Amino acid sequence: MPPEYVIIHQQVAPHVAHISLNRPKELNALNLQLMGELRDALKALDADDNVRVIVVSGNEKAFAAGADIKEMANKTAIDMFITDQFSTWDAIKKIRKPIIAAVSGFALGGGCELSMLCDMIVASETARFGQPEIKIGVMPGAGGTQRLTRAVGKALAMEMVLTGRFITAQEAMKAGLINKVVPVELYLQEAIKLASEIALLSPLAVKMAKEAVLKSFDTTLEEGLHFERKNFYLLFAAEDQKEGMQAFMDKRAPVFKGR
Ligand code: CO8
Repeated sequence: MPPEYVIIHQQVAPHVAHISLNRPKELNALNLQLMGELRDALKALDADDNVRVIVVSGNEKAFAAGADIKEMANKTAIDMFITDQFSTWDAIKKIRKPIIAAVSGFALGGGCELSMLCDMIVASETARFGQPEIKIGVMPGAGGTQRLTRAVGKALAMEMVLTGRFITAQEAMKAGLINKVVPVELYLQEAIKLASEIALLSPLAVKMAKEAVLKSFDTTLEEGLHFERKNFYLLFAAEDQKEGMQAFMDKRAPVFKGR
């Protein structure tokens, strides 16, 4: 059965796939079904040799307005424990190909957290990022207190998490949360352009570099440097390393195969 709440667009550019969240009436509120479908789509694209980079977007009005409040409202702590919804998030964290979030409109609560679970964020001028969970009597649960703090620092993260204030795309850009801000009519195009740039590079080097950057969040500098060095050495086992360096010396464009 095709997914109901995500649309998968294959090859929107060479080696680039695009997944759009598709629950527009609910501002792409992230219910369990949507998150499961997103995980399955990402896993399938991660396993597809024709795909090197994945763009995830919502629509112009909303990337995602958070977890589905109506679905959660009557749950007990035990329901939440049994449902184990964060195993889906853990699976998305394990995707090895770069994921670029193309964000327009609301990226709130779980929506902001989902954009931060991606590797880069391209935003439209209308994007608004926020962790408003505090206003409904809870707090972020999918990385909002951790990834946001690492991205923007304690002062702004504390303010956003404790007051629920939304920040604009410009403010998010200044704070280091996102990579680019562009006019709304260009945000998806710009995310695909960034993805295309990465898709031209060695997919092996890209995956190992992503892995090493993410490692820096989980480890000491010493261990991180050790991890980086191992991946760096490992890439010398790849044809792509020979091709990349030979092409430089031949003054031609490299052709990378991911081998
Ligand atoms: N959950 C369920 N439905 C939603 C959500 C949501 N998060 N956000 C919007 N909707 C629905 C509305 O109920 C409404 O539906 P209906 O027409 O049936 O009443 C429809 O979408 C349109 O929304 P509005 O009429 O409210 O649109 P406005 O433009 O007036 O307002 C806002 C837009 C400001 C975004 C407003 O909808 C809002 O405040 N939404 C809730 C934002 C929020 O609090 N998000 C955090 C949720 S909690 C969370 O994310 C916890 C994350 C931890 C785990 C993550 C797991 C996935």
